[in-house]
Amino acid sequence: MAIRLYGAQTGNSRRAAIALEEAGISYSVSRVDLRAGEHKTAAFRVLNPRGLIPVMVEEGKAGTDLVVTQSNAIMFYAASRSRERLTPDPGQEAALFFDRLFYFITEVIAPNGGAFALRAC
Ligand SMILES: N[C@@H](CCC(=O)N[C@@H](CS)C(=O)NCC(=O)O)C(=O)O
Repeated sequence: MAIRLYGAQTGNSRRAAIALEEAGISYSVSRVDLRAGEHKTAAFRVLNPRGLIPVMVEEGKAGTDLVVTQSNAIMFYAASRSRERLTPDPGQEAALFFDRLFYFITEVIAPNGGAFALRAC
């Protein structure tokens, strides 16, 4: 089924795109112009009521599109669809995998983004 990724040049969009690429999944991109506020339009909020990117839409059978609005959920969906083994099986290896993943998600990425925002002031 066709996959479309709505995003822009942001970290969350990039990681979703990188995961799809790494998984070897074919997808198309719709660039969302954040400066123009495209992500806050009523049309976009049909996809994500929070008005945030990225959003991944996988076309399904009539009216059953899969809409995923969290970059990390897109990453795991991509990994689950990959022929390659991108995530470990449950067990100690997975515990370490998630330990590092959540360290970056919760403790590194946000302060890092905040630093860039401050630098832009
Ligand atoms: N938890 C979400 C966060 C999404 C998010 O914060 N997206 C930002 C760009 S990276 C956004 O859309 N910002 C626009 C705004 O806040 O108006 C994810 O991981 O995908």
